[in-house]
Amino acid sequence: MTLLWKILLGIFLIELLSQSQALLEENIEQTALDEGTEGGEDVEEPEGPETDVSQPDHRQPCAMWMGGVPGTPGHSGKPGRDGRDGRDGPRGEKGDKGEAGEKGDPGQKGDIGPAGPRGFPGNPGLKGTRGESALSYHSAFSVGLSELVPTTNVPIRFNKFFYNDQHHYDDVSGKFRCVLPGVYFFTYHLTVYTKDAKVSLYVNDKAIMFTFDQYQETNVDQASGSVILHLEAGDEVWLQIYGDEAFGGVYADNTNDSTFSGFLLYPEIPASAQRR
Ligand SMILES: *[C@@H]1O[C@H](CO)[C@@H](O)[C@H](O)[C@H]1NC(C)=O
Ligand SMILES: [Ca+2]
Repeated sequence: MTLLWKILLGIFLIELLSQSQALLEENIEQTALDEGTEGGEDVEEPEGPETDVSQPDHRQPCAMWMGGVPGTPGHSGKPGRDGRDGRDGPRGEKGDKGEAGEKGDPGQKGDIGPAGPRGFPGNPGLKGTRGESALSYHSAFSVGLSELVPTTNVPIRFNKFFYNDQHHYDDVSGKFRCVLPGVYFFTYHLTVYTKDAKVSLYVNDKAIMFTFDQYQETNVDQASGSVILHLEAGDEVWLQIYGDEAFGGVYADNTNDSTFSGFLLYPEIPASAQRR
């Protein structure tokens, strides 16, 4: 029962609501219409000014009444004076390029310009060949005995070479031969064994210096000497036993040397070479 009542009441309410809705919509429409009439009042555009209706010319018909036969044309008048010069016209267009002219004569030579900046350094050159002059002022030798060479009345022929690059010591003759004039230093250190040793230093077949060692039994003795000499080119220097075989105690073996050395101290450089 209660449910049926509720449904009926609901239907009634919906009906009432839809009616009020329709009323409201009608009201709104009316309001919109009123407003539209107020804002959209059309004003008629006034038409432009009226076009002029041409007035008839009253003089023309009068002139037409007086017109006679046209007269003969008059003589031609004198020509008028020349008129004034007209104004310059506008600038014309650029003309076509003309042909090249003949080549002119060469101009005079100009002055010498200022010196340019210094250039970069060049690459280093190749190493030169060994100079001859440097080689020619070398003279040295150092020789010894590789084994005992018994010699009397002849130069001691040293046969062990420590240095003899210039070959100024001749191992065949046993003599030093001077090639470069100058001041030389000579020295010798001799081992003495089995007998006394008497040694002379010769310059050009003349004994100029003597060294004597008395041999002691069962000992190994030494004899030595040195000298500075001025030599000319071609001079010869050597060591030689002075006396007979009894004084030939110069000795050498693997572990006991007898040596002879010499070298150029001060070369006499020729004036022609000095000027170089
Ligand atoms: C040479 O010297 C060595 C020592 O270095 C010695 O033993 C030898 O006996 C020497 N030679 C002679 C012949 O005495
Ligand atoms: Ca001695």
